[in-house]
Amino acid sequence: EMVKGECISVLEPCRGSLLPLSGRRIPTLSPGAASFPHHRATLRLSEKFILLLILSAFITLCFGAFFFLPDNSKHKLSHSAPSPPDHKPQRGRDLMEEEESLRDKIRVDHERALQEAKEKLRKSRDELRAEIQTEKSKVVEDLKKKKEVPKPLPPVPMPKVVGVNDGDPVEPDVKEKRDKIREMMKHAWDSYRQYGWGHNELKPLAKKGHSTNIFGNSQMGATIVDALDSLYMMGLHDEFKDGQEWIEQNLDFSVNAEVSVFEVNIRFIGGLLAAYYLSGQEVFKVKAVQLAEKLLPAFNTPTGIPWAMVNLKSGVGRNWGWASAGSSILAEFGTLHMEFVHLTYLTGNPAYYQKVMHIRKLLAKMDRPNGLYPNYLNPRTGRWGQHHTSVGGLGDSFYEYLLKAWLMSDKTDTEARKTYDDAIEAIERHLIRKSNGGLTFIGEWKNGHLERKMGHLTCFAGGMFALGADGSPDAKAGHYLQLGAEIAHTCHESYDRTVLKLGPEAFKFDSGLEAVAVRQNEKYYILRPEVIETYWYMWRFTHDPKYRQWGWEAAQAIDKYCRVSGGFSGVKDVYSSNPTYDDVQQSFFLAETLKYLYLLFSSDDLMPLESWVFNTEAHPLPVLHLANLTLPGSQAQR
Ligand code: DMJ
Repeated sequence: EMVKGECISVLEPCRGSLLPLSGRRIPTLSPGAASFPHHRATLRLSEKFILLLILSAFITLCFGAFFFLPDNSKHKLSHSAPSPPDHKPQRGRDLMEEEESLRDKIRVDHERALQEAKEKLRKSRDELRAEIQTEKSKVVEDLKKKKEVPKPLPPVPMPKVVGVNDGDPVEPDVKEKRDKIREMMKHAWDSYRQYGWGHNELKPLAKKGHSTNIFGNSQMGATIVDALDSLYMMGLHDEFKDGQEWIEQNLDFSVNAEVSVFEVNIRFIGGLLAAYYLSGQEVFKVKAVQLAEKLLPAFNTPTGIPWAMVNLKSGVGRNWGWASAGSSILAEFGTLHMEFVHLTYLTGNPAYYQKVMHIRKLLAKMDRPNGLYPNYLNPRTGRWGQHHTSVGGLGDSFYEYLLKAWLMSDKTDTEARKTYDDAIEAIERHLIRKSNGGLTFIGEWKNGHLERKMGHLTCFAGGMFALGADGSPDAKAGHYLQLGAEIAHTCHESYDRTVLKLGPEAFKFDSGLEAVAVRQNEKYYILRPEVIETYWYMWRFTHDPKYRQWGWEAAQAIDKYCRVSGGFSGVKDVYSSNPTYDDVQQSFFLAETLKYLYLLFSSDDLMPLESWVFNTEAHPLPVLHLANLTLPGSQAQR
């Protein structure tokens, strides 16, 4: 009788057999089998006979299997031996051989993996941890090596680079002022070097790094890149070298950061390209191109109007939450032209040029309310958002880049010039007015209504009108130069009517108030450049000494009220004699404000305007003589 759970079979492995790691089962004696001899005595003869029969059948089976089943090793040998002509065709045999060797390889790999796994299991936690760490660092190293190999760029002729080392003023008092500006630059740079190095910006009071959402959560050394060309022009070569070294070793764009396409373009790409043209150092060009490639996914929208922001790692783009109906911003997607044309020139890649020309073509086809360009355009539908028009924030540099596209093309891009002229005409008709006190101002157009308010940002337009005077239609050069002078005067008034002699963020021309801020949250000054920028252009075109005088007043006020031991800070209220600081040293203070001041106290042979065009962040790019060269992709566009 069988006891439940007992094992009597010698053919079938019993429960409880050992299962080795290889997966094959080795039959063992079960407790039942161990008790077999005890039962034997009680078996009858017939039963013994049956048992014997079974045993002999089993032995026969084993014998048969041994001799008649195909021998794998022989099989293998037969493949390597020459085959008779009537055998399978050679190709079939090759395939079988391949299959066989693949199987062998898989088996060897499996065995190796098994062996490694066994060894790993024997290791202690710490040993494993150390091993993981070593492997990780190896991967990082390999990645770095891969990144370091710069993509070869086609050799292109270097455009004429003139006037980068000149500018010494002859007058001693002017020279003294210029030296003072250089000293301010050094203080701003040294403070950032000491307390904020590698961060985007500096908190000069807290004496640590600072960043805002325009740079995502990155640490991309925005101040270094933005300041490079100013350092170069000012002859601060050790500082320039220091910045270059940081860029070579640390500037990396494979970061998971959602950045503003516009800001990265004007500060980083503009800054790197200018540093390249001034110094001739290839690294700047290579970095500019690497970064530009990361911006391209922002253009993957239904209309080709780019998103405001893009994640540098994933390439996913989106718009600012505050922008009207999911719109992109005119001053953002309209301020890419200069840098992108240079990128196509330097790389031979038509994509950059085509992207910006596509934007231009799309805008040209659209209806414009009263001939004005609204600040908002939806990149999904291609329709305008709210009908707000501004020459200040949200609109400003779109107009600037139309004019500068024409100048940068050696005045061959007449389409850009015409678009600029038409836009400026509509602006003059609808937005520019004279106050009761005789101040010319540029207001903001909101749904068919003129708001009599002007932003500090709008003050750049004085310089733009002066720069565009030459070449304007109907011989109106004098008119536009005059308009530039009037805007410069109004903006100077906005400075002069404060306690600190620094301009507020926005000022009104309403109910008896002229060129002064009314709301508390418009009284701040954050080291912005626009007013000084206009003084410089006006100085270059008129040489009226009042512009140097006004520039010097501003420089002194900045040094007096914004300078702290850890750098320069913005102030929260320019009407208060006891202002509080905002504790930010903006990167554009080094890129623009101090550069325009330095240029103002230099002679005109430093960066002559016939050869250089400054981008909206004051980064100079050389004029490209497009009459003598064809940009890749430009033919297809025409
Ligand atoms: C700069 O980043 C650029 O000039 C931009 O066009 C708008 N304004 C800031 C400085 O105020």
